[in-house]
Amino acid sequence: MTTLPLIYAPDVVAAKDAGQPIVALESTIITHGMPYPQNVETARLVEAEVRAHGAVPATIAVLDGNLHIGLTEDQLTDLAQRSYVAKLSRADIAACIATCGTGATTVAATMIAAHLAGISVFATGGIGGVHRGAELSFDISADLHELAQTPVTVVAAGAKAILDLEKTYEVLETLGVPVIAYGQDALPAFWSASSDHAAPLRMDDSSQIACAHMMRAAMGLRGGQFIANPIPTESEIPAGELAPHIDQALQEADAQGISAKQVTPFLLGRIFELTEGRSLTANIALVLNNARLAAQIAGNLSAFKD
Ligand code: PSU
Ligand code: MN
Repeated sequence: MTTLPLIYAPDVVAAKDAGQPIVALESTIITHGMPYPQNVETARLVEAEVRAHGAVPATIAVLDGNLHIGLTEDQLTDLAQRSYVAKLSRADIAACIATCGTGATTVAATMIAAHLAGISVFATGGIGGVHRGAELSFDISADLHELAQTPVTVVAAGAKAILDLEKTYEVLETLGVPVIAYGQDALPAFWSASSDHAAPLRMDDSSQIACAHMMRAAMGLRGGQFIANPIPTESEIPAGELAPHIDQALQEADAQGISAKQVTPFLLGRIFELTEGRSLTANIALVLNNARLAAQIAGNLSAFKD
């Protein structure tokens, strides 16, 4: 086997043929970001939210060596229940396919797959970024470099608040990635609607975001856009309330020597326990909110292309 085994879900093929808007969704949030059964329930709700706003969802994953663009109900349920699934980024997605493995795609790998499939808009919870203490650990998510090179507009609720937000946004600036806050001046901080960081760019209208995506393409600029969409305030956990839990989870990760790909899943899991589930409720609300905005942007993009 030397050709890429790309498998489209039937409704994604139909949407592509008809030029309908499509929104890519990642699978690492399902396998490594949320516990079962809330993970599969959320994945279904997110797909429904995309549909309710006029676009077709395409959840992306590698299953038994095939790169799937859109999963069936059974595939989604099976993936969500598995106890061990690889977490795939740019470095390992091709190796997983070549060895007939199964893996969930992170933001970086989902962007790569979405672009291959001709999908321009992708919704998730929060992107990876520069971890606190990165000056020693060098732990910087491959998501940032992917945003710099793959032309997909990614809608997220900011970088996850477990990260060093200041350094994350510095790196994005260096890499030439547009960071656009939706509807407010401050950058959101994942579980919290706001942060102390001013957003470099602000847009209040999804069609401007779609237009900016097209302008980058027209100018031959590489890379995507990062849309920082704040969690609805009724669902947020204020940053001050969350800070001690984040600090405790970080200390535990350090004490237990958690490193590399395990860091983010460990921290999300501990914060879920320390907030007695509130972080998960907020995470679900913010992903749904991102799915809505992404569907609108995808709709605007399709309308421009008509
Ligand atoms: N958004 C969420 N939960 C998650 C993620 C995003 O709400 O678990 C995942 C994404 O797949 C992202 C990854 O790419 O976390 C970041 O992992 P790392 O820090 O190891 O690059
Ligand atoms: Mn990392």
